[in-house]
Amino acid sequence: MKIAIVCYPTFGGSGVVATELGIALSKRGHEIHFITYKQPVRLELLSSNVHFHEVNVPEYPLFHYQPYELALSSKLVNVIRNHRIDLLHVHYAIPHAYAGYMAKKMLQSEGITIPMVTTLHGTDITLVGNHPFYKPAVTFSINNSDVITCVSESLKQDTLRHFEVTKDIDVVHNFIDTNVSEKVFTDCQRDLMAEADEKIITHISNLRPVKRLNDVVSVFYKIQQSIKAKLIIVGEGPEREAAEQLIKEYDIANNVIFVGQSNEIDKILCFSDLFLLPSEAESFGLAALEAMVDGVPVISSNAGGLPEVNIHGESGFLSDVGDIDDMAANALKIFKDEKTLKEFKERAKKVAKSFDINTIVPKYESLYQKAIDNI
Ligand code: GMT
Repeated sequence: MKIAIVCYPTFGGSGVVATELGIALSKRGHEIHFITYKQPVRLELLSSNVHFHEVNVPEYPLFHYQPYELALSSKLVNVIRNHRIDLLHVHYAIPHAYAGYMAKKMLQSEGITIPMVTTLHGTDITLVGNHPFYKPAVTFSINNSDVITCVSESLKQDTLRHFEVTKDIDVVHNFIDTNVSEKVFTDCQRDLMAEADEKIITHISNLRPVKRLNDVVSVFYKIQQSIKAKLIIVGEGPEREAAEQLIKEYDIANNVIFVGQSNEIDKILCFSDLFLLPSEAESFGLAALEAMVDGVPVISSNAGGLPEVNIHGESGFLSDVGDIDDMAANALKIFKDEKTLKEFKERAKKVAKSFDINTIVPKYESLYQKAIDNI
């Protein structure tokens, strides 16, 4: 198939999933066209069947807001027409599903029909799309998609609760390449980050309020009162400053390392002993899955889709949002002794395998076929 993929090209989970999906589909023989405003961060190599089309929005002083969705829908029309695309897959409802619908309609007037698959990722439903300013457009775009998918059962239920959806929703969980993670890191340079007798605890996110970064710091503060440990925080975002202030108040600055945004997540995870994700909301928690596949157990909240990914007592533990005492106590259960830690690490890897790319990507392929057949 020739598939056009629209996504956000940034470090966010939806962009990462869309990019990894496109790369996986290209390896399975499909021709993939990414359409977005910048080359996606995880898209390192373009090839004969992976293409990137940049959406440019010319600045014009009359516009207070530059019309990105207009530029995107025009770009979609051109790419779909010129490359004879069979199917459009948009990730994130706003504004991608909306622009996709407009492109479909414009193409229809030329006699071209193209099915559109919309994948909802979470914040487009729970945080942003639900806002009264956007809700009518989001509801319309969802209902006018040919196939709608959600990345977890929890997100499907949230979508049905918040929007009047008139179509079926398929749940297709996010995925991970478990083979790639078996890998390459024979030289896991743990000693760069911590002493041999210290445990390494990691948090990776966009440091937005929804991630509850202060809970990460507070849970770590409690853990390090019982065992020697370092906290590594990966990512950049608006909560960093408040977290730095709390770190100062706790007087633990020597044990906390901010590494900023990184393309070397696997390198960091390969020497991590525990992953913290105490989010307020999380449709899936791709970062937790990325940790688990590298054998890192997860202490998380039980928000949203996290219980579908982090299996309580197996790959880690779940606690209520904000229950930092329980999270710290659970972490110490995992660190009880080396045998327990090793068992959790092995089970985290095992649970991650149920989200293997080779199991999940064919689900998208059969939904694509269904969309094409039904158009
Ligand atoms: O977590 C974020 O704030 C980024 C956000 C995004 O839109 O990229 O992530 C969402 O999509 C990811 C990929 O499907 C999920 O793994 C995240 O759980 C989800 N984030 C939230 O629901 C808060």
